[in-house]
Amino acid sequence: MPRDSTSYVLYYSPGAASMAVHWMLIELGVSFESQLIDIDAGRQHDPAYLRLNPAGRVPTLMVDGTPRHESVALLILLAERHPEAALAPEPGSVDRAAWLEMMVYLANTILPAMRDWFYAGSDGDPAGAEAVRALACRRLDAAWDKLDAHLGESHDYLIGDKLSTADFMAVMLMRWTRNMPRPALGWPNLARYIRQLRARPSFTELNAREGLTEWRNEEA
Ligand SMILES: N[C@@H](CCC(=O)N[C@@H](CS)C(=O)NCC(=O)O)C(=O)O
Repeated sequence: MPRDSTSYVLYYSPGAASMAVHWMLIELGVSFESQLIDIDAGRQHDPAYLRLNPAGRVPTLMVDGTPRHESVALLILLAERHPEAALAPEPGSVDRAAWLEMMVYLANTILPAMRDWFYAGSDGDPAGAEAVRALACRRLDAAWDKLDAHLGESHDYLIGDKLSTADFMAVMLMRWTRNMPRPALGWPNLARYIRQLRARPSFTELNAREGLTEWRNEEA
């Protein structure tokens, strides 16, 4: 039986790391509340929000009244709580190891490089920000090379030729490259993959709910 999904409240900022979780909640078709935390306006530092997320970051997902954090962990948790949606390979299945490997790669290789690219000047010494950003770019280019080769010309999804949590995370991260020196759309297999994932009605709904107009198939 599906769980009582009204126990979810997503704290999000448009286009931020909350986007993958928001997308998955929509794709799952569960009901949930959403609360805007505008990070451009600094709302992540409001005392009320810091009580839910002391790091002052989005996303936070309230699950049965408890604040939970970390986008990749939240995707895994949602897959576990909604097995009927089959958005993660079952434990012991052929694709499980590849899925775990991909989720960890997205979380501990691509996401930190993205953080360095966007926050080098505020997380670290602004005087060294340019070098940090250059390294982040090199790391991200290598990651896109890897994922482009992984998809090849014939795979539409990252794992097991079916939609999984890895795709919500990967497409969100690829979206963040749109104004970078080498946007992910410049890799041929990534471009095909992105266009195919962006065509999902849930992605259109996600953009509408977050008020986002950039980086949609209609404008490509
Ligand atoms: N590892 C965290 C990263 C969260 C994160 O860095 N979120 C950014 C937005 S993409 C944020 O909240 N930035 C606001 C700030 O750092 O002040 C996750 O995956 O949830």
